Amino acid sequence: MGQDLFSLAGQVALVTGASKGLGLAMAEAMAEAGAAVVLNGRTAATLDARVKDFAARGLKASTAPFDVTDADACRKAVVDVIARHGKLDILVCNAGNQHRKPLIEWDLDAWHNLMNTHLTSAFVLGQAAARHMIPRGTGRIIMIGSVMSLLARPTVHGYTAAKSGLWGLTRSMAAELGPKGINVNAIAPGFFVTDMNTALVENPEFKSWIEKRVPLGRWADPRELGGAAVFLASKAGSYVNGHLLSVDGGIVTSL
Ligand code: GCO
Repeated sequence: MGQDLFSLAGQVALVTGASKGLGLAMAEAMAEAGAAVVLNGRTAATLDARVKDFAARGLKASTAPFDVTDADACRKAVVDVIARHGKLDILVCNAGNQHRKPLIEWDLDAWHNLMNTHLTSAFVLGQAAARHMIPRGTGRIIMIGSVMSLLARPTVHGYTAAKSGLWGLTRSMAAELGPKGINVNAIAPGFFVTDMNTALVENPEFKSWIEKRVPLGRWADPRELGGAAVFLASKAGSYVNGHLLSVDGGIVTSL
């Protein structure tokens, strides 16, 4: 049993927002566990370069370039992955963006953009994946939430609302799809050193505030998220459903 528990050999996984940052790190970890990983992002050339890197390390990967805010493109991508690989076992809804402004400076376009990128895309892709997973009676769907699924801080209004919504969607999908053999869970990453957080990492005050605020005393490396994704996608996570797995150094459970 041992190693098999965390093996993803023979599994097909689609990861959105996988050209860099947390999405790329989770895709790498799942490929290392044996999965054939389909990398989504908006720029085909970037994804092609990632697939080359994966192949050079003996990892199985292919690309699915589309914009997650385009619902038709999302549905088509799921159909294409299934046509290419014969099935889809694991969906990781990770694509996201950020917008930081005092509340009164927010315009509605920015709000809709955050909602569409994080939340509506996960609904559309989750629904498309479920259409395929329900008749098979198996599947894993993983939503990437955030510390902001549970807590908040000023300026990140759209992000906090969307990430809280993703945790809600995780629960409703877990409740409905559990009886069909599909596990739906969320991961709540803490403060990771990624491109999206460059402005925060380069702000000495914010950077050291996080170092003091997080019980583990430091920011996280994207690779530290891989294990959680593998766990929720693998046999090891077979009875985990409707769960929000925090990978945040302890920030949400401490003051
Ligand atoms: C922010 C950051 C977030 C955090 C995340 C931690 O401005 O709050 O950009 O993306 O990294 O909320 O879970």
